[in-house]
Formats: sequence, structure tokens, C-alpha cells
Amino acid sequence: MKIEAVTLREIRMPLVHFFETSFGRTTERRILLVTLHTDGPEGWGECVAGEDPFYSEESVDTAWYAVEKHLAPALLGKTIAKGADVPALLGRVRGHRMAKGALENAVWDAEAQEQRVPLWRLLGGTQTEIACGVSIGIQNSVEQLLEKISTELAAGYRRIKVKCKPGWDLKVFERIRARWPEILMSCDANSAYTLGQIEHLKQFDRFNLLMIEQPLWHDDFYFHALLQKQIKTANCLDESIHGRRDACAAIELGACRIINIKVGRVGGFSEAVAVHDVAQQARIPVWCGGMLETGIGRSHNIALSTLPNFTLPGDVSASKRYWKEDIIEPAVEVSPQGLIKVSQEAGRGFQLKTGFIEQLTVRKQTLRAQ
Ligand code: NPG
Repeated sequence: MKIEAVTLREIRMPLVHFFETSFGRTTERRILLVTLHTDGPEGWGECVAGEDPFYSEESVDTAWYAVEKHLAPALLGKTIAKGADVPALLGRVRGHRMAKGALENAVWDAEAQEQRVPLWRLLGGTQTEIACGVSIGIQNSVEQLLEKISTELAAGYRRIKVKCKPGWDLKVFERIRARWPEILMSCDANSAYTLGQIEHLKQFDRFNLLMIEQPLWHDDFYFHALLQKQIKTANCLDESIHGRRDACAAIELGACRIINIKVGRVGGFSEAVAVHDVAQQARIPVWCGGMLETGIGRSHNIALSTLPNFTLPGDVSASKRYWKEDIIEPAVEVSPQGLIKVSQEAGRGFQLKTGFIEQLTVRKQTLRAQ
């Protein structure tokens, strides 16, 4: 396909309920979407960078800059056969993985339509249903959290993940376990602890957690390996895995027993599949993380989650948990058994509500081949 133009657009969407992590609270999302105009089908990608560089170095504004000045120009006017060819074309730019991921995934999105195959098949997926968990942010009170857990369990979700930080951890887990001793439960610290708090972290072992996600520094493997030796609970790495080589290093060091794969964090589908493959070889299970995506990123996460080593429920859940109205149709729905059934249609399997996307757009720029 020939890449004729790239449109960048920022949309704003208020969340149905605020989402709080150890680094802050989000009530409204600023989201960068990219559209790839080709001589064939149009591809769409979502950049998962946040408004501020708190989860990673990237933000909506740095991603816009990287796509406008460097990444889109590296694709414009080129004929590209497949999404897998994109990383080599963008490789001159260091970092900016979420920006790269948006563009690369848009190429895969177009390729799947062009080849008339479902995107998940193109990626090598084998599972036709994916198991869903939910991530529940820090709430104003423990009662509010318990109420939310109860709602999500009733909706069928198969794993409850709670955000934690010093002061919102052991007491909260105690209350949850008192009410639900058996549920599959994990916690996510988003780097809220240091190794100096190891005695405190050891107490997490009392709660039969499936995992503790990224307890220590966002860029670390070594100290996570030291921690893993001293706790029974499995470490799961998220922030520190930027690609295949990081996954190899973390596994070799014994820094984690589980890996969270976020397609934006690793720079696009090619690298996400590569991380999946090295983890599979090492018998490390993976699951798909979420970044409060709209339906575009969500549909791409569903496709990725069909690969065979996605054996743990992910953070990919129903559109209505985030948005009053999603930008795709149908909205993503989860069955009472906590499953998303994968579409057999060609492409991403969801239509875009282009009129609605236009209404939500606050900034737009189209770059064309010179
Ligand atoms: O359900 O999409 C979702 C959110 C899942 O917990 C989730 N995401 O650290 O993994 C994370 C966290 C996050 C959300 C991080 C937004 C950064 C921004």
C-alpha cells in the first residue's frame, strides 16, 4: 500500500468514573489518534500516551511532535507491504514508542482490511475468546472500592486488579479478602515502593495475590530480581519492559514471573508479538494491559490478546466501563462469563463512528507526501 497522507487528531473524552493510580487521578482523557490514508483501505491507530509524562516519558504532546516531525515523514510517499515492515522505517528515531506504535498499528489495521482477514489472525492469534479482568483504581474510600469490586464480579470479570500504594495496600487487601477469600486478585503499584520497604512488601504474601505488578522503579530489573527472591508472590513487570530484549533480560535475571504486554509501551504490534514469543519460550505467561483506550486501541488490544501465550485475564474490558459512548460500533462487550468473543470480520472487527470522532476532535492536522 502507498502511504499518501497521515492525519493526526486529538480528541477529548470524559471518563465515566475517575481513574486513580499511585501517580495521579485522570477524569478526562486527551487522546491522539492517527489515520493513515493509503491507495487502499484507511488504517487507524491510537496513541496510548497520557496527557502528562507520568506513566512513561511520553505524552500526547511529545507523541504529536514525534509523529509530525519525524515518524510520519519516514512513511509518507512510501509503499509498504505490511505492518511488520514499519519498525525498520521508524528505527532512526530513538524511543517515542507510543507514537511509533500508533503509526505501526495503523498500518496493520489497513493491511488486515486489504488482505481481507481479521487483524487477530494476521497477528498470529489462535484464541477466539479472550478472558477479561478489570483494573480498579484507588477510590475515595475502601467501601467505595468494595462496591466497585462487587459490581465487576457480578458483571462476570475473571480477575480483579486493585491499584495500590503505601497507605492503600495491606488494610485494603484485608478487607477484600475478608469478603472474597477465593477470587483471582492482583495488585498494581506503578512503582510506588522501594527495596527499602521489603519487609512491608513481604506482607503482601498473606493475600494469595496472583501477582504484584511493578512494585519498584519504573526502569528497573535488578532490584525487582532481588525482591522476587524474597517474596512468594509473583512479580509482574509492566513499565520496565520496552521490548523483546528487556523481556529477555528480566526473565534471565529472575525479575518477574509474569509479563504485562501493552502494545503502545513496546512500540507497536511487531515488538508486542516478539515479547509474547520470548515469554512463551521461557514459559512466562503474559496478559494484555490497558491504558484507558477508546474503541480503536481496545479493538487492537483484543486482537493481540488472541495470541496463545495470553493465558491470564487481561485489563481489556467493556467500553461502557470508560465511556458514555465509544467511538466504535458495536461497543466492546463482555459476556456474563467474563469473555470477549473475537470478531470474524476482516480488519479490526469494529466500525468507526467517524461523525462522532469529528465532533470530539479539538485539533487536527494532515501531513501529505511531498
Ligand atoms: O482498564 O484500561 C484500563 C486501565 C488499566 O490499570 C490500568 N492501567 O498502570 O497499567 C496501568 C494503568 C494505567 C492507566 C497507566 C492509565 C497509565 C495510564
